[in-house]
Amino acid sequence: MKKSKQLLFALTLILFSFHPSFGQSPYSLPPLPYAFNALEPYIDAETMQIHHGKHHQAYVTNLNKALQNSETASISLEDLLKQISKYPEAVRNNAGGHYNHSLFWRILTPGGNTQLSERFKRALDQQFGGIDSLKMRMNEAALKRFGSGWVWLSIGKNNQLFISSTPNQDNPYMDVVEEKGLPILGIDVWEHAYYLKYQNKRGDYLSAIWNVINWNEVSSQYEKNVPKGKFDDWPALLAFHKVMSQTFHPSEEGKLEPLKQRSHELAEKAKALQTNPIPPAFNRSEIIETIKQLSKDSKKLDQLVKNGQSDAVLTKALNDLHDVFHRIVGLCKDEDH
Ligand code: MN3
Repeated sequence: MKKSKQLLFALTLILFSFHPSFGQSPYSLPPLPYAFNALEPYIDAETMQIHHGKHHQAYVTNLNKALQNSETASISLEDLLKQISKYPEAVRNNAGGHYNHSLFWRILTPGGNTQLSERFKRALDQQFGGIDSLKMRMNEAALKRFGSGWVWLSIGKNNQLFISSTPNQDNPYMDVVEEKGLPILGIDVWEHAYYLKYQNKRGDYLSAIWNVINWNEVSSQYEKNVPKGKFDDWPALLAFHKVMSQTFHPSEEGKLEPLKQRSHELAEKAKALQTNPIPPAFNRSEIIETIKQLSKDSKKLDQLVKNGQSDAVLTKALNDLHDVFHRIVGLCKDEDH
């Protein structure tokens, strides 16, 4: 009996050793997606080689070492960062270093590119006044960062973008930082990122690095992580639509009674649309302007009904209002492009 128990134990050990995670380090260095010299003249080959092969490799090695004998092996790096306050300093620094650099290599590309999605471009225009002003503000934050750290563009609350800066290898994913979010662009401002070529001139490095930013990747991270707007998220628009369709469709068959009874309600719903908060996905100037128009025209139509205008006049005004409504719907649908 005792022997068979021993045998079972040995067998379990052998089987366990075939498990993919057995004896393996959970984290590994991702290959650089381009050659070491591919970012020249902006970032030199030697810097890239040391930065990737030595610094990043060291974060990975030390992270695996720090997590040895802990039960964290199966947790994703993102989940680890979200509860980093529970771990020792060594895990914080090395997990951050691994995550930050993995992102950094991806958001750089030889020669750079500028392919922004419509939605991402609009978000940058609205929230920062365009891409050039975003770069300027990130550079300012990078110059102000004392010692080593990072500057980030992240998706935060209500899917709004924000710029922030963190010391050491911290990042906006960590539960220890003040401004939390999902980073989609990160600039490494440790001296090891630029010292060989730019010495202590961080400003020169910062002006150069924008030539090799992979905006296509940044933009696709935005697209992947910011949900497109849906009408379901906009109750005031749904409420207006309901009354509009219940008055407009009968009018197409010459029946104006529903409009005559509900023109006041229609004007009220349009006013509510104007005064209630607009979901972030739709909160842009063309839509706001068109809602103003809708509210004004609804009020006018209600006045026409009260003044006892002819059916022909009311039908025309209702048709016009219906067109304005569909302009809003069309503008909202641009979101799907
Ligand atoms: Mn670095």
